[in-house]
Amino acid sequence: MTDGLSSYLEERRKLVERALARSVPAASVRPVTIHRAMRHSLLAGGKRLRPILTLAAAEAIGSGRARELKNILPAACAVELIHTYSLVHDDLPCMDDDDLRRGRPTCHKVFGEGVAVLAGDALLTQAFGLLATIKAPQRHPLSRLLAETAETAGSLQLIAGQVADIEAEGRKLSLGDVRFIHERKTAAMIILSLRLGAMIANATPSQLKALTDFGRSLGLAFQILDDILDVTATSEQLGKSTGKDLKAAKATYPAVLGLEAARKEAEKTTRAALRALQPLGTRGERLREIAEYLLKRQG
Ligand code: GRG
Repeated sequence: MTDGLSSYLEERRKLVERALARSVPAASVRPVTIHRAMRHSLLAGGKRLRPILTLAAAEAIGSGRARELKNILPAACAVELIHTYSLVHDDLPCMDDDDLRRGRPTCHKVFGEGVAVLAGDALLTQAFGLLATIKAPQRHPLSRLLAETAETAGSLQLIAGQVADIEAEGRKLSLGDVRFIHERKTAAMIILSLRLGAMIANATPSQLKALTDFGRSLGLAFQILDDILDVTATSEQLGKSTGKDLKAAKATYPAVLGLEAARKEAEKTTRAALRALQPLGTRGERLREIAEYLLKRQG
């Protein structure tokens, strides 16, 4: 990673961490259990990829000044809250049944299943509360941002992906089936992250299309890499359990294609993401760097 990208990611991550800490009630607010549970999962130091993409997309469109970023931050936090809710619920015994997430015991392990379900619900709900505070431009009104967010988190995208994933367990799938799941479970939230930042920054329709195409390929490449790392990385590197996909006969690229072909597919999909950025010209430079970095990630 270049020094420029490394300090950019670090600065943006800190900005996001501070905003996230303010985005949900303090741990001392009654009933303290729910707020402690929300903060346990939210402030556990994930990569913050989605909120950083929201900021980077806005910057690519031209909203890079501190005052402008302040108006983007609620959207950046909203996508992280939705993402964290999905992880909390995904880790529950009735879903993926995981003990470790972001290097910590999962929410239900610490607070019990009932509170973990409610912590996920509260994170999702608060995401919409944050979005409601945004000053949106005329071209992309707040109602549009809210509707897109609802659709992405709902039964057509994120939940669709999760349901298809559950139903696919143990069944023989085609590459098209796996892609269907990955596009909904992972790429949809990455597309939303980019689009919210770009829309608040008043992107033109062609800029928005470029970022949407970029997000679709980047999201797919990110999930293929996630599938590969589940086989090749350690749980210390990832901060979550590994090797589970294989055991649970999950729908993954390595399971359908084998590791080497899956790696090639991730490279090919990253190249498609980079091509999608071309209409943005030099403004797309930071996003290009992020996409190249993600392809090489080890954790
Ligand atoms: C429960 C509604 C519902 C949806 C669950 C997100 C999800 C769908 C399941 C989580 C498990 C999984 C492998 C999801 C695919 C998306 C993904 C790679 C999540 C992990 O994202 P990272 O690596 O995690 O960005 P951090 O912790 O860094 O934020």
